[in-house]
Amino acid sequence: MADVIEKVEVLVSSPSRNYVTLRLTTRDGIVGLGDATVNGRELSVAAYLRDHVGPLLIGRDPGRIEDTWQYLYRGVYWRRGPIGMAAIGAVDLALWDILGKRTGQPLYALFGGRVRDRLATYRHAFGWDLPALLDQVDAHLDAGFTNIRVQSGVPGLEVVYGVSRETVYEPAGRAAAPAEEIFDAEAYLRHMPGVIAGVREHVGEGVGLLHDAHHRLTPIQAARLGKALEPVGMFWLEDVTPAEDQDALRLVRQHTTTPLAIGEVFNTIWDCQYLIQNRLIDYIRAAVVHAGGISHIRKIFALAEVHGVQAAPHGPSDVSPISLAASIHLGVATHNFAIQEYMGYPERVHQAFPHAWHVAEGHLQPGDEPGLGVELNDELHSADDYEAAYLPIARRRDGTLTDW
Ligand code: KDG
Ligand code: MG
Repeated sequence: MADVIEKVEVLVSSPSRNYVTLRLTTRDGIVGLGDATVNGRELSVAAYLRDHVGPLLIGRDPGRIEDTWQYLYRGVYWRRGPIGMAAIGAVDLALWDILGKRTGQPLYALFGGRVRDRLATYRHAFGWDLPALLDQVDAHLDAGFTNIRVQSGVPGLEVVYGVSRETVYEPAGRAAAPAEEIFDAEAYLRHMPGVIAGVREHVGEGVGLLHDAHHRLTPIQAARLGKALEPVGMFWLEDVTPAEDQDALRLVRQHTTTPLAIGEVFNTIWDCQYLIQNRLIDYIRAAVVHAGGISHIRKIFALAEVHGVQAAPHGPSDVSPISLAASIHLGVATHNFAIQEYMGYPERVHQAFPHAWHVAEGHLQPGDEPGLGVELNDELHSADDYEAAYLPIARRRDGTLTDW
Protein backbone atom coordinates (compact mmCIF):
# COMPACT_ATOMS: atom_id res chain seq x y z
CA MET A 1 0.00 0.00 0.00
CA ALA A 2 1.31 3.44 -0.88
CA ASP A 3 2.49 5.63 1.97
CA VAL A 4 0.44 8.75 2.72
CA ILE A 5 1.19 12.21 4.11
CA GLU A 6 -0.07 12.30 7.67
CA LYS A 7 1.29 15.50 9.18
CA VAL A 8 1.93 18.96 7.75
CA GLU A 9 3.84 21.51 9.85
CA VAL A 10 4.62 25.08 8.85
CA LEU A 11 7.44 26.39 11.02
CA VAL A 12 8.22 30.10 11.15
CA SER A 13 11.32 30.94 13.09
CA SER A 14 14.31 33.20 13.27
CA PRO A 15 17.63 31.53 13.99
CA SER A 16 19.35 34.94 13.46
CA ARG A 17 17.16 35.67 10.39
CA ASN A 18 13.61 34.66 9.42
CA TYR A 19 12.85 31.36 7.69
CA VAL A 20 9.68 29.48 6.81
CA THR A 21 10.12 25.72 6.79
CA LEU A 22 7.62 23.05 5.76
CA ARG A 23 7.88 19.65 7.40
CA LEU A 24 5.83 16.74 6.04
CA THR A 25 5.65 13.43 7.89
CA THR A 26 4.27 10.28 6.31
CA ARG A 27 2.43 7.36 7.88
CA ASP A 28 5.62 5.31 7.49
CA GLY A 29 7.45 7.95 9.54
CA ILE A 30 9.47 9.53 6.72
CA VAL A 31 10.09 13.25 7.17
CA GLY A 32 10.53 15.65 4.24
CA LEU A 33 11.68 19.27 4.57
CA GLY A 34 10.90 22.21 2.31
CA ASP A 35 11.97 25.87 2.37
CA ALA A 36 9.20 28.45 1.85
CA THR A 37 11.07 31.64 2.72
CA VAL A 38 10.23 34.79 0.75
CA ASN A 39 12.34 37.57 2.21
CA GLY A 40 10.15 40.21 3.87
CA ARG A 41 6.91 38.36 3.08
CA GLU A 42 7.45 35.25 5.22
CA LEU A 43 4.07 35.26 6.96
CA SER A 44 2.12 35.34 3.70
CA VAL A 45 3.69 32.10 2.47
CA ALA A 46 3.21 30.53 5.90
CA ALA A 47 -0.50 31.43 5.82
CA TYR A 48 -0.89 30.18 2.24
CA LEU A 49 0.66 26.87 3.25
CA ARG A 50 -1.24 26.54 6.52
CA ASP A 51 -4.66 27.66 5.30
CA HIS A 52 -4.82 26.51 1.69
CA VAL A 53 -2.19 23.90 0.85
CA GLY A 54 -1.56 21.90 4.01
CA PRO A 55 -5.11 20.55 4.36
CA LEU A 56 -5.02 19.29 0.73
CA LEU A 57 -1.86 17.28 1.35
CA ILE A 58 -3.17 15.09 4.15
CA GLY A 59 -3.81 11.57 2.84
CA ARG A 60 -1.97 12.12 -0.48
CA ASP A 61 0.65 9.67 -1.77
CA PRO A 62 4.03 11.44 -1.28
CA GLY A 63 5.42 9.54 -4.27
CA ARG A 64 3.12 11.41 -6.68
CA ILE A 65 5.44 14.39 -6.90
CA GLU A 66 4.61 15.66 -10.39
CA ASP A 67 0.91 15.06 -9.90
CA THR A 68 0.95 17.04 -6.64
CA TRP A 69 2.83 19.87 -8.37
CA GLN A 70 0.25 19.99 -11.17
CA TYR A 71 -2.61 19.74 -8.64
CA LEU A 72 -1.31 22.68 -6.61
CA TYR A 73 -0.47 24.75 -9.71
CA ARG A 74 -3.23 23.96 -12.22
CA GLY A 75 -5.86 23.27 -9.60
CA VAL A 76 -5.83 26.92 -8.57
CA TYR A 77 -7.37 29.63 -10.71
CA TRP A 78 -4.87 32.20 -9.31
CA ARG A 79 -1.61 30.94 -10.70
CA ARG A 80 1.99 32.09 -10.43
CA GLY A 81 3.29 34.84 -8.14
CA PRO A 82 6.05 34.60 -5.54
CA ILE A 83 3.86 33.54 -2.61
CA GLY A 84 1.98 30.69 -4.28
CA MET A 85 5.05 29.44 -6.15
CA ALA A 86 7.21 29.42 -3.01
CA ALA A 87 4.49 27.41 -1.26
CA ILE A 88 4.38 24.89 -4.13
CA GLY A 89 8.19 24.90 -4.13
CA ALA A 90 8.30 23.97 -0.44
CA VAL A 91 5.90 21.05 -0.95
CA ASP A 92 7.89 19.86 -3.96
CA LEU A 93 11.20 19.97 -2.05
CA ALA A 94 9.70 18.04 0.85
CA LEU A 95 8.28 15.36 -1.49
CA TRP A 96 11.63 14.91 -3.26
CA ASP A 97 13.29 14.70 0.16
CA ILE A 98 10.85 11.94 1.13
CA LEU A 99 11.52 10.07 -2.13
CA GLY A 100 15.27 10.23 -1.51
CA LYS A 101 14.88 8.95 2.03
CA ARG A 102 12.47 6.19 0.97
CA THR A 103 14.91 4.96 -1.69
CA GLY A 104 18.05 5.63 0.38
CA GLN A 105 19.50 7.81 -2.41
CA PRO A 106 20.91 11.34 -2.35
CA LEU A 107 18.80 13.45 -4.70
CA TYR A 108 21.55 13.99 -7.26
CA ALA A 109 21.50 10.23 -7.88
CA LEU A 110 17.76 10.37 -8.57
CA PHE A 111 18.32 13.24 -11.02
CA GLY A 112 20.48 10.94 -13.16
CA GLY A 113 23.74 11.07 -11.27
CA ARG A 114 26.70 13.41 -11.40
CA VAL A 115 27.78 15.25 -14.52
CA ARG A 116 30.52 17.03 -12.59
CA ASP A 117 32.72 16.13 -9.65
CA ARG A 118 32.25 19.43 -7.82
CA LEU A 119 30.11 22.51 -8.16
CA ALA A 120 31.57 25.97 -8.79
CA THR A 121 30.38 28.66 -6.43
CA TYR A 122 30.80 32.37 -5.90
CA ARG A 123 31.10 34.30 -2.66
CA HIS A 124 30.23 37.88 -1.76
CA ALA A 125 32.84 40.55 -1.13
CA PHE A 126 31.92 44.12 -0.25
CA GLY A 127 33.73 47.11 1.10
CA TRP A 128 32.93 50.73 1.59
CA ASP A 129 36.17 51.56 -0.22
CA LEU A 130 38.60 49.60 -2.40
CA PRO A 131 41.03 48.56 0.39
CA ALA A 132 38.15 47.18 2.51
CA LEU A 133 36.74 45.37 -0.55
CA LEU A 134 40.15 43.89 -1.40
CA ASP A 135 40.49 42.56 2.16
CA GLN A 136 37.31 40.53 1.68
CA VAL A 137 38.34 39.45 -1.82
CA ASP A 138 41.68 38.21 -0.43
CA ALA A 139 39.96 36.34 2.40
CA HIS A 140 37.83 34.42 -0.15
CA LEU A 141 40.83 33.72 -2.37
CA ASP A 142 42.79 32.47 0.66
CA ALA A 143 39.89 30.14 1.49
CA GLY A 144 40.15 28.61 -2.00
CA PHE A 145 37.26 30.37 -3.78
CA THR A 146 37.90 31.56 -7.31
CA ASN A 147 34.68 33.45 -8.17
CA ILE A 148 33.72 36.57 -6.26
CA ARG A 149 30.85 39.04 -6.42
CA VAL A 150 32.22 42.52 -5.74
CA GLN A 151 30.10 45.42 -4.41
CA SER A 152 31.37 48.75 -3.17
CA GLY A 153 30.34 52.00 -1.55
CA VAL A 154 29.81 55.04 -3.79
CA PRO A 155 31.15 58.52 -2.95
CA GLY A 156 28.27 60.85 -2.15
CA LEU A 157 25.88 58.06 -1.06
CA GLU A 158 25.26 57.33 2.61
CA VAL A 159 24.37 53.68 2.12
CA VAL A 160 24.53 51.27 -0.80
CA TYR A 161 22.48 48.08 -1.00
CA GLY A 162 24.66 44.98 -0.74
CA VAL A 163 27.43 46.86 1.07
CA SER A 164 27.97 47.22 4.77
CA ARG A 165 30.52 49.26 6.72
CA GLU A 166 30.87 46.18 8.95
CA THR A 167 32.42 42.86 7.97
CA VAL A 168 29.13 40.94 8.06
CA TYR A 169 26.03 41.74 6.11
CA GLU A 170 22.37 40.71 6.01
CA PRO A 171 20.13 42.17 3.27
CA ALA A 172 16.97 42.45 5.43
CA GLY A 173 16.91 44.87 8.36
CA ARG A 174 14.80 44.03 11.42
CA ALA A 175 12.19 46.76 11.78
CA ALA A 176 8.46 47.26 11.44
CA ALA A 177 8.98 49.05 8.10
CA PRO A 178 11.69 49.00 5.42
CA ALA A 179 14.60 51.41 5.73
CA GLU A 180 14.85 53.97 2.94
CA GLU A 181 18.03 54.89 1.09
CA ILE A 182 19.03 57.18 -1.77
CA PHE A 183 20.44 55.73 -4.99
CA ASP A 184 22.15 57.94 -7.58
CA ALA A 185 22.78 56.10 -10.85
CA GLU A 186 25.21 58.71 -12.21
CA ALA A 187 27.38 58.60 -9.07
CA TYR A 188 27.29 54.80 -9.19
CA LEU A 189 28.19 54.64 -12.89
CA ARG A 190 31.07 57.09 -12.48
CA HIS A 191 32.57 55.09 -9.61
CA MET A 192 31.89 51.38 -10.10
CA PRO A 193 33.91 50.53 -13.25
CA GLY A 194 37.07 51.92 -11.63
CA VAL A 195 36.49 49.88 -8.48
CA ILE A 196 35.98 46.64 -10.39
CA ALA A 197 39.02 47.39 -12.59
CA GLY A 198 40.97 47.89 -9.34
CA VAL A 199 39.87 44.46 -8.14
CA ARG A 200 40.93 42.89 -11.44
CA GLU A 201 44.32 44.55 -11.21
CA HIS A 202 44.72 43.19 -7.69
CA VAL A 203 43.63 39.58 -8.36
CA GLY A 204 45.01 39.19 -11.89
CA GLU A 205 43.45 36.90 -14.49
CA GLY A 206 41.82 33.60 -13.61
CA VAL A 207 39.44 34.90 -10.93
CA GLY A 208 35.78 35.22 -11.90
CA LEU A 209 34.43 38.67 -11.01
CA LEU A 210 30.69 39.24 -10.73
CA HIS A 211 28.69 42.36 -9.93
CA ASP A 212 25.01 42.90 -9.05
CA ALA A 213 23.29 46.17 -10.05
CA HIS A 214 20.00 45.17 -8.35
CA HIS A 215 17.71 46.14 -11.25
CA ARG A 216 18.32 49.86 -10.75
CA LEU A 217 19.64 51.10 -14.10
CA THR A 218 17.88 52.25 -17.25
CA PRO A 219 18.67 50.20 -20.38
CA ILE A 220 21.16 52.73 -21.73
CA GLN A 221 22.85 53.11 -18.32
CA ALA A 222 23.15 49.33 -18.13
CA ALA A 223 24.65 49.26 -21.61
CA ARG A 224 27.19 51.90 -20.53
CA LEU A 225 28.17 49.85 -17.48
CA GLY A 226 28.49 46.62 -19.50
CA LYS A 227 30.68 48.38 -22.05
CA ALA A 228 32.85 50.05 -19.41
CA LEU A 229 33.45 46.66 -17.79
CA GLU A 230 34.47 44.84 -20.98
CA PRO A 231 38.21 45.31 -20.37
CA VAL A 232 37.78 43.70 -16.92
CA GLY A 233 36.42 40.48 -18.45
CA MET A 234 33.51 39.94 -16.07
CA PHE A 235 32.07 36.52 -15.25
CA TRP A 236 28.73 38.35 -15.31
CA LEU A 237 26.83 41.52 -14.68
CA GLU A 238 23.63 40.77 -12.76
CA ASP A 239 20.20 42.40 -12.67
CA VAL A 240 21.18 45.51 -14.58
CA THR A 241 17.60 46.52 -15.42
CA PRO A 242 14.16 45.72 -13.94
CA ALA A 243 13.59 42.02 -14.60
CA GLU A 244 10.04 42.35 -15.91
CA ASP A 245 11.02 44.79 -18.69
CA GLN A 246 12.55 42.03 -20.75
CA ASP A 247 13.17 43.88 -24.03
CA ALA A 248 15.46 46.22 -22.08
CA LEU A 249 18.08 43.49 -22.19
CA ARG A 250 17.94 43.47 -25.99
CA LEU A 251 19.19 47.03 -25.95
CA VAL A 252 21.89 46.19 -23.41
CA ARG A 253 22.99 43.21 -25.50
CA GLN A 254 23.30 45.37 -28.63
CA HIS A 255 25.97 47.41 -26.90
CA THR A 256 28.06 45.01 -24.86
CA THR A 257 29.60 41.55 -24.77
CA THR A 258 29.68 41.53 -20.95
CA PRO A 259 27.70 38.39 -19.95
CA LEU A 260 24.29 39.11 -18.40
CA ALA A 261 22.51 37.29 -15.57
CA ILE A 262 18.96 37.89 -14.34
CA GLY A 263 15.97 36.10 -12.84
CA GLU A 264 16.21 35.84 -9.05
CA VAL A 265 12.73 37.38 -8.85
CA PHE A 266 11.22 35.00 -11.43
CA ASN A 267 8.94 32.26 -10.25
CA THR A 268 7.86 30.27 -13.31
CA ILE A 269 9.20 29.07 -16.62
CA TRP A 270 6.89 31.61 -18.26
CA ASP A 271 8.82 34.46 -16.63
CA CYS A 272 12.06 33.06 -18.07
CA GLN A 273 10.83 31.94 -21.51
CA TYR A 274 11.24 35.15 -23.52
CA LEU A 275 14.72 35.94 -22.23
CA ILE A 276 15.92 32.39 -22.75
CA GLN A 277 14.38 31.80 -26.17
CA ASN A 278 15.70 35.11 -27.45
CA ARG A 279 19.11 34.51 -25.90
CA LEU A 280 18.96 37.89 -24.15
CA ILE A 281 20.79 36.54 -21.10
CA ASP A 282 23.67 34.17 -20.46
CA TYR A 283 22.64 32.98 -17.00
CA ILE A 284 19.21 32.34 -15.49
CA ARG A 285 19.12 33.10 -11.76
CA ALA A 286 15.77 31.67 -10.58
CA ALA A 287 15.99 30.04 -7.13
CA VAL A 288 14.70 26.51 -6.50
CA VAL A 289 12.43 27.62 -3.66
CA HIS A 290 10.97 30.61 -5.51
CA ALA A 291 10.46 28.89 -8.86
CA GLY A 292 8.14 26.12 -7.74
CA GLY A 293 10.73 23.68 -6.42
CA ILE A 294 12.85 21.00 -8.03
CA SER A 295 10.19 19.71 -10.44
CA HIS A 296 9.58 23.09 -12.04
CA ILE A 297 13.10 24.51 -12.04
CA ARG A 298 14.34 21.41 -13.85
CA LYS A 299 12.05 22.42 -16.72
CA ILE A 300 13.53 25.94 -16.68
CA PHE A 301 17.03 24.45 -16.81
CA ALA A 302 16.01 22.17 -19.70
CA LEU A 303 14.59 25.12 -21.68
CA ALA A 304 17.78 27.06 -20.98
CA GLU A 305 19.91 24.16 -22.21
CA VAL A 306 18.14 24.21 -25.57
CA HIS A 307 19.04 27.89 -26.02
CA GLY A 308 22.59 27.88 -24.72
CA VAL A 309 21.73 29.65 -21.45
CA GLN A 310 23.29 28.42 -18.21
CA ALA A 311 21.72 27.94 -14.80
CA ALA A 312 23.09 29.93 -11.85
CA PRO A 313 20.52 29.99 -9.04
CA HIS A 314 20.11 32.66 -6.40
CA GLY A 315 21.75 31.73 -3.07
CA PRO A 316 21.69 34.55 -0.51
CA SER A 317 21.12 34.00 3.22
CA ASP A 318 17.35 34.20 2.72
CA VAL A 319 17.42 31.02 0.62
CA SER A 320 17.56 28.53 3.51
CA PRO A 321 20.07 25.66 3.74
CA ILE A 322 17.22 23.35 2.65
CA SER A 323 16.72 25.12 -0.66
CA LEU A 324 20.47 25.54 -1.10
CA ALA A 325 20.82 21.76 -0.68
CA ALA A 326 18.33 21.22 -3.52
CA SER A 327 20.30 23.61 -5.70
CA ILE A 328 23.58 21.82 -4.99
CA HIS A 329 22.09 18.38 -5.79
CA LEU A 330 20.76 19.83 -9.05
CA GLY A 331 24.07 21.55 -9.69
CA VAL A 332 26.15 18.39 -9.76
CA ALA A 333 23.55 16.57 -11.90
CA THR A 334 22.54 19.25 -14.45
CA HIS A 335 24.70 19.72 -17.53
CA ASN A 336 24.08 23.45 -18.09
CA PHE A 337 24.36 24.44 -14.42
CA ALA A 338 27.23 26.95 -14.36
CA ILE A 339 27.64 28.16 -10.80
CA GLN A 340 25.83 28.37 -7.45
CA GLU A 341 25.78 31.60 -5.45
CA TYR A 342 26.78 30.93 -1.84
CA MET A 343 26.49 34.03 0.31
CA GLY A 344 27.00 31.96 3.49
CA TYR A 345 25.02 31.93 6.74
CA PRO A 346 25.54 32.99 10.34
CA GLU A 347 26.77 30.03 12.42
CA ARG A 348 23.38 29.73 14.15
CA VAL A 349 21.72 28.98 10.80
CA HIS A 350 24.15 26.13 10.10
CA GLN A 351 23.37 24.73 13.55
CA ALA A 352 19.59 25.10 13.17
CA PHE A 353 19.69 23.24 9.83
CA PRO A 354 22.47 20.60 10.13
CA HIS A 355 23.37 19.72 6.54
CA ALA A 356 25.38 17.20 4.55
CA TRP A 357 26.27 19.73 1.84
CA HIS A 358 29.59 21.39 2.40
CA VAL A 359 32.38 23.42 0.90
CA ALA A 360 35.51 21.58 -0.24
CA GLU A 361 38.41 23.32 -1.96
CA GLY A 362 36.33 26.34 -2.90
CA HIS A 363 33.53 24.22 -4.42
CA LEU A 364 30.17 22.92 -3.17
CA GLN A 365 29.43 19.24 -2.55
CA PRO A 366 25.95 17.82 -1.85
CA GLY A 367 27.12 15.03 0.49
CA ASP A 368 25.74 11.51 0.24
CA GLU A 369 22.91 11.49 2.77
CA PRO A 370 19.56 10.27 1.39
CA GLY A 371 17.23 12.98 0.07
CA LEU A 372 18.28 16.60 0.52
CA GLY A 373 20.57 15.73 3.42
CA VAL A 374 19.31 18.51 5.69
CA GLU A 375 17.79 18.13 9.15
CA LEU A 376 16.09 20.47 11.53
CA ASN A 377 17.51 21.08 15.01
CA ASP A 378 14.07 21.70 16.53
CA GLU A 379 15.33 23.31 19.69
CA LEU A 380 17.60 25.83 17.98
CA HIS A 381 15.30 26.35 15.05
CA SER A 382 12.36 27.33 17.22
CA ALA A 383 14.29 29.20 19.93
CA ASP A 384 13.84 32.62 18.30
CA ASP A 385 10.50 33.96 17.17
CA TYR A 386 9.88 35.66 13.85
CA GLU A 387 10.65 39.37 13.87
CA ALA A 388 9.55 41.58 10.99
CA ALA A 389 12.51 42.32 8.68
CA TYR A 390 12.52 44.03 5.32
CA LEU A 391 14.82 44.74 2.42
CA PRO A 392 15.46 48.49 2.16
CA ILE A 393 13.65 50.70 -0.31
CA ALA A 394 15.70 52.96 -2.58
CA ARG A 395 14.67 56.35 -3.92
CA ARG A 396 16.31 58.53 -6.53
CA ARG A 397 17.33 62.03 -5.50
CA ASP A 398 13.99 63.37 -6.74
CA GLY A 399 12.17 61.05 -4.33
CA THR A 400 10.83 58.54 -6.85
CA LEU A 401 11.40 54.86 -6.18
CA THR A 402 14.01 52.82 -8.02
CA ASP A 403 13.44 49.20 -8.98
CA TRP A 404 15.10 46.28 -7.33
O1 KDG B 1 15.97 38.72 -0.75
C1 KDG B 1 16.66 39.36 -1.78
C2 KDG B 1 18.11 39.39 -1.54
O2 KDG B 1 18.54 38.15 -1.12
C3 KDG B 1 18.83 39.77 -2.79
O3 KDG B 1 18.71 41.15 -2.97
C4 KDG B 1 20.27 39.35 -2.80
O4 KDG B 1 20.51 40.16 -5.02
C5 KDG B 1 20.81 39.34 -4.19
C6 KDG B 1 21.71 38.27 -4.58
O5 KDG B 1 22.05 38.21 -5.75
O6 KDG B 1 22.08 37.47 -3.72
MG1 MG C 1 21.05 39.49 -7.06
